[in-house]
Amino acid sequence: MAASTANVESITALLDNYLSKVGFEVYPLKVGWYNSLLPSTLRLAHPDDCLAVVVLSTPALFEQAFLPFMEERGCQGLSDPIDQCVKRCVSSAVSQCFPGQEVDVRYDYELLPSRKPKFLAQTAAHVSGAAYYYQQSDVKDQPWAEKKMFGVCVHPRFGGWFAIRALLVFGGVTVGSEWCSLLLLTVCHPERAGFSCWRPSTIAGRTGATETSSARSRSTLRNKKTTLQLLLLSGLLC
Ligand code: B12
Repeated sequence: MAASTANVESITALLDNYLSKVGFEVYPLKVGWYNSLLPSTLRLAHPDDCLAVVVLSTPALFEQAFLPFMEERGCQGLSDPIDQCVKRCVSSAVSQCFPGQEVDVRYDYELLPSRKPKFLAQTAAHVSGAAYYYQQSDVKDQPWAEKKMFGVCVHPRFGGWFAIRALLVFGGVTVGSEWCSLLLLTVCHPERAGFSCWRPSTIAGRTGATETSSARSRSTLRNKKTTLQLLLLSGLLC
């Protein structure tokens, strides 16, 4: 199915409507944006113009999904309860919203036979505009010398208090280029797109679900730099 901008919005809105009630946020991206940053061993085997959606959990997940899940499921024989809870929410959203549709669902904790992650959550979150992925190369003064530093995604509203849970790839949905340009411009050159500060979800012209996310994300992260320094420091201590 070739999708127009409206289709992308309606797919995102359907998912957002379902998942936002249980503590998730959803952000669309094009597979090509993700693949273009990665070596072939880590790329998704889907065409570049395929629609994908990254799913984040927010602090609200705990009360809206996790406690009811635990009450219903109980602790007996349950390993990785948060992962199981996320899996149940996401898989039921997909089957209810897109019955019979081809959707490749990948969770952050899943590995390929090569032992590489099934998707790089931070790169996906960054290219979708959900969060900003600060990497080692973003820091000019690197006091840790040769030591390897892991990067961190910072969410404009939740800072570090969120997780990147899943990537859904809509194999049958291809996205036109008109939808991409504004999003890319916003992520790469926020000032040219009219944003004085980087605010991923305030992308103009996106309605429905993304408007909901937009409202949620309106408060910008004032102490972004301090948070980054703290998170990098905690990486040093690990
Ligand atoms: C393996 C893994 C670990 C390993 C190794 C860490 C690592 N980063 O490699 C271990 C077990 C140590 C670990 C620990 C933790 N982890 Co961890 N981990 C992962 C996991 C499963 C895969 C990460 C991975 O292998 N990356 C591979 C490397 C090579 O990727 P990369 O460094 O990003 O490099 C790529 C990019 O640079 C990209 N690229 C190139 N150019 C460009 C340009 C741009 C603009 C962009 C965007 C990308 C890009 O190409 C590179 C690959 O070729 C992810 C979940 C997932 N599925 O992604 C969570 C994840 C990274 N972990 C997470 C967390 C929270 C943690 C812990 C804090 C958990 C804890 N409570 O202790 C600790 C922190 C450790 C630390 N010191 O930072 C979160 C981070 C969330 C965030 N806000 O960023 C993730 C995303 C899980 C999640 N569900 O949210 N983790």
